[in-house]
Amino acid sequence: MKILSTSLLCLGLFAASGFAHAASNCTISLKGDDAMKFDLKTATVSAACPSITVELVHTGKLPAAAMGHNVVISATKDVDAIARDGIKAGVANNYVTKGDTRVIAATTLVGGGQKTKVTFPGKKLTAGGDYTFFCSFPGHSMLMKGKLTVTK
Ligand SMILES: [Cu+2]
Repeated sequence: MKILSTSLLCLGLFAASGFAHAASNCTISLKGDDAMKFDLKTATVSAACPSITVELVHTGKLPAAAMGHNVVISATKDVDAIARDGIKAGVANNYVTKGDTRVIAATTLVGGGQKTKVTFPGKKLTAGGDYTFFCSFPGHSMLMKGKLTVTK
């Protein structure tokens, strides 16, 4: 009985360390600035994450009306259409069309000195898929975008 409980404990520790390893790829941390740029061109997350967190810090000073930023995640092929429709949706909707099924996740829009975040389940992503993170503020997706690599 003692041997059994010891081996169960070992299994438990093994499972915990495996989870901790996966957890390291469950957050995307981005900074946006007044020069209309994200600090990262690429990010990597795991589709195995129970929950993926997307964090955005606006390190600039300009208000959201002039230089607002958000982070939208979608399949790369959908970026242009989501951005185009987002302009019509307007600032009241954070430049993202309500109920847009092409949008995998989107933060709210923030201005200089503010931050925002959103979480979504990793199972919304497929390992090896072609994904992009971008800002849907009008005109920003040309510069403010990067490749989101998804691992198993
Ligand atoms: Cu932006």
